[in-house]
Amino acid sequence: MPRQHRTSKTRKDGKRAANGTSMSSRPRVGTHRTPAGPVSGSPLVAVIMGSQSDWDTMRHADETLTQFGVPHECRVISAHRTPALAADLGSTAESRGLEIIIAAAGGAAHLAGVLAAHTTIPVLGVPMRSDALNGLDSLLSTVQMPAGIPVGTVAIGKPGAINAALFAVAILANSRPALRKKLHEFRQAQEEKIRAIKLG
Ligand code: RP5
Repeated sequence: MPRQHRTSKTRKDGKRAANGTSMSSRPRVGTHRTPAGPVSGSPLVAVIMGSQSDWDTMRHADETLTQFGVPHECRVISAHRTPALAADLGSTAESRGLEIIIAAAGGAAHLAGVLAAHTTIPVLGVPMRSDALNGLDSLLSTVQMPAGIPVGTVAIGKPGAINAALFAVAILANSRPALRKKLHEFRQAQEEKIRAIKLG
């Protein structure tokens, strides 16, 4: 079954990235470069988005997971344009070793709910900002799941993309002390940055 993968090295316009990779070349699943080197291993987190147009927002989730050294994959899968692929991703997530799915979609955004219907691993929904309703449609479609199939929904757009990744890191950190330490260091650095601000 063909897969659509993207990493921070691939570009929406299909032109070659600075490192020479082209969008048509298929990145290896779960292998991402960090300033400290490659992060490899089977993906623990799947970052799924309904359209290539979501990538400009969701690359922030990709970058955040890379920053924490979390093996992950990024794919375009649509609940309505590629429904079989969505069902396949959800129903094989657990057996593939995935522990969290981050699902981003805009408009009638049912991707997170559809993926959650096919798996019991945690699904975090990221509502995309939309042209027509500025993301309110995406937010309500993602957050208003009927009881029984949960989707943890974060903020609209870039803040949601970053927080979904941080939430995934926090979940993984429950059983990974090294990741917990990184999360504490991240919070500490964030706090110090704010404390150092001098106005005027
Ligand atoms: C959703 O429809 C996608 O998640 C995207 O946010 C929105 C618009 O998709 P495109 O028409 O840009 O492909 O399925």
